[in-house]
Amino acid sequence: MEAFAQSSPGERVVSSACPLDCPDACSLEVRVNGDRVVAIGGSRVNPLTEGYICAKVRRLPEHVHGPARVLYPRIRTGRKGEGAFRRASWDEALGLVASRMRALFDAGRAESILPLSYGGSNGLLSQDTTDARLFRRLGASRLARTVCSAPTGRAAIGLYGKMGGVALDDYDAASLIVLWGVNPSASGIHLVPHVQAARKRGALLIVIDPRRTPLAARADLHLPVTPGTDLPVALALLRWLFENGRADEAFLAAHATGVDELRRRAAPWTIERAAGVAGVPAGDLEGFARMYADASPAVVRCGWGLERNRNGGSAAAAVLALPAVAGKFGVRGGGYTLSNSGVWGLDSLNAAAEPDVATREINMNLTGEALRTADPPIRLLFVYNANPVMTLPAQEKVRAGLLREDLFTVVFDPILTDTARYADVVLPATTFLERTELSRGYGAYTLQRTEAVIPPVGESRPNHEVFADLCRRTGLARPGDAESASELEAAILAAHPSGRALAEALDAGGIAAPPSGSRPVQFVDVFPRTSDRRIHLVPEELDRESPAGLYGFRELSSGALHPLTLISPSTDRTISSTLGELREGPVALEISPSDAGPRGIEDGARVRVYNALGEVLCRARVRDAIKPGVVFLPKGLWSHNTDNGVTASALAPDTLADLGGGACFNDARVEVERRRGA
Ligand SMILES: Nc1nc2c(c(=O)[nH]1)N[C@H]1C(S)=C(S)[C@@H](COP(=O)(O)OP(=O)(O)OC[C@H]3O[C@@H](n4cnc5c(=O)[nH]c(N)nc54)[C@H](O)[C@@H]3O)O[C@H]1N2
Ligand SMILES: Nc1nc2c(c(=O)[nH]1)N[C@H]1C(S)=C(S)[C@@H](COP(=O)(O)OP(=O)(O)OC[C@H]3O[C@@H](n4cnc5c(=O)[nH]c(N)nc54)[C@H](O)[C@@H]3O)O[C@H]1N2
Ligand SMILES: [Mo]
Repeated sequence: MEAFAQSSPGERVVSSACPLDCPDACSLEVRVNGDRVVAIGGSRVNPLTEGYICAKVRRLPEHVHGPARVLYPRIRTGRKGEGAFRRASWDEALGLVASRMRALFDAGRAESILPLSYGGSNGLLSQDTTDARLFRRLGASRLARTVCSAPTGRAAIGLYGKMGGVALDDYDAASLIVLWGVNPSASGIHLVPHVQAARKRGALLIVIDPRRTPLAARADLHLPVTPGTDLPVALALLRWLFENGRADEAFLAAHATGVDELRRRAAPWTIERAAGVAGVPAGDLEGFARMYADASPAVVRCGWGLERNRNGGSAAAAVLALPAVAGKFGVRGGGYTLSNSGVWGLDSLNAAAEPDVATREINMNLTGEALRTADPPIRLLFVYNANPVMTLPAQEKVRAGLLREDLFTVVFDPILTDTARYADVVLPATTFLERTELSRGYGAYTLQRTEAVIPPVGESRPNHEVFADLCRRTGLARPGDAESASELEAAILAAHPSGRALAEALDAGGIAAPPSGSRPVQFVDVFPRTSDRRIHLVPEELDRESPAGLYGFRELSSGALHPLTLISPSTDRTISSTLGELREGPVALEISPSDAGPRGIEDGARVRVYNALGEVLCRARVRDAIKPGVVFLPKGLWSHNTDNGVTASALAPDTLADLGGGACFNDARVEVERRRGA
């Protein structure tokens, strides 16, 4: 905001909001000169933003106007994956894509079309609108969007029906804050001042993370658990609460089902046994139990780091059961937060307007495998809001699939990503600064409507326009289809029970809160959205789905060949892979001195990180902030960030988590060796 005090002649300041994949949904002030974005800062429209934003999004002008921007449609000229293209008109490019789609449709083989999208734009107008209409009318294969938050999401639905969580602004009121598998210093920075405010007032802080994150370094207790062992840790806490008379039996009797079954399933997990499995001191774990039982208001910020392994869904369920068993609800600053997106019920326009069709479903975590073996084969892959070569597990399989000569790949993105290099047709998308958007936070309780602050850069077009155009070109458009941004917004709001009130708030100030308010107290203002409004501690559907039964711990493999666990959490440099074109230079593998020493690896050494799936060539950064036995490469790297163009996703297995078909990025086993010549 400082920078905006003096703006030069010809410049104007316009408001916007960030729809990128982050809980905070910042409100923005954008400084514009002519058709160019000059600078971006935070505003106070969304109170959580408090006038500041992350260092990444401050670089958005370089992203919007940078050399990696796709300015016009392109058609491949060279070999697959080479990244050689010629310029094409929209008419030619869309004509080609539509004719391929129509041919498969006419031949009754539309299931060989696979749309692949994820969170690149979390904007409500840019996913599940005209895109869903096109692919449903075609009868394309459906994508299970599982790469993130599938296990935690299943747990949250099963136990609480996705009840709204403690507002991030309300963490000030807590006297104990537990950060579980979450690193807000990178992945949602606006929680940090609220944690600090609570601490100033004397609140305790507990962090459960294999890395000593910035907040872990300042915590009263840091439990550096082995990745994938949060389930036994949480079960031991539950057992301790039950065994020591610290369970809130009255609350449970009134509000929960499955209490006895949960007690039974937690029973084998003594503090000592769980501490042994997780590799933390038993005394610390017992200290955690006591601190949690004694404190009120106590809040658990459950993140996504704990879900990305074979036990991730059950782990999240056990963590979410803690505030119920310990009776932490009913006070401001008490309870839990996971994702707050579920409270809106706004997600999918076409769930109302365009019925889903029962075509085959492909789990996006198995994209590489599906490109190789799906029957009928995938012939047309349409990638948008996603960068699968860099963000999906089993990267080498994904790459091999994309090299198939009989696959026609479309990549629709503002930026020439690593994935776009494999495309047959590249289509230029607008960024959110070049279109109308409706952005909903999954941490902040806000819905914000924003208008374009500059015209589309180059020939780029918004998602909803391109998919509507493809609907017409394939002959699948129907009279009355909502197509423009305002028609789509109206349809989304009309499908919502409080749509009128939301629309009025958006008209008045560009921002709306959900009907339950933006600072709900759990079990005062919001209640479980399960069928009977109770907490289901052992929901049957999750029990059936989980291979070892809900809360059943699956042992972690520790092979002699690949003894280290590789994790790849988010960092403050990119948002998933977005903005990665701006992250220059090589990125290092973090390794602890006790793992580096015996391998002859010193700080800065060139290393090879490998397993049966592939290898990453990079430098080492030796740090004691990481638990021995665990190594760390950032999520969202691009090929230019390592010596061989391969990233952590190549070493991540395409095995699935216990719930939701989730990804297992942090269930990777690797070995690291020093490269000769370094
Ligand atoms: N190794 C490893 N990999 C991971 C993870 C991990 O822990 N470890 N975590 C995973 C997680 S949590 C997630 S959420 C996924 C994210 O995976 P993705 O969704 O694939 O990645 P993003 O970088 O969020 O977005 C991809 C693209 O969307 C584009 N985009 C942005 N706005 C628009 C738009 O309006 N229109 C169009 N057409 N495109 C747009 C961006 O330019 C970007 O290239 O990555 C996963 N990948
Ligand atoms: N700057 C930035 N912000 C982002 C994103 C980004 O990429 N960059 N991504 C956005 C997205 S898509 C998401 S899903 C969220 C994710 O945000 P977070 O919930 O913070 O998730 P991660 O960054 O995957 O991991 C968080 C922490 O979990 C730890 N961890 C890894 N494995 C385990 C485990 O088994 N148990 C426990 N207890 N901890 C573990 C990691 O060391 C890490 O410090 O952030 C969003 N915000
Ligand atoms: Mo994510």
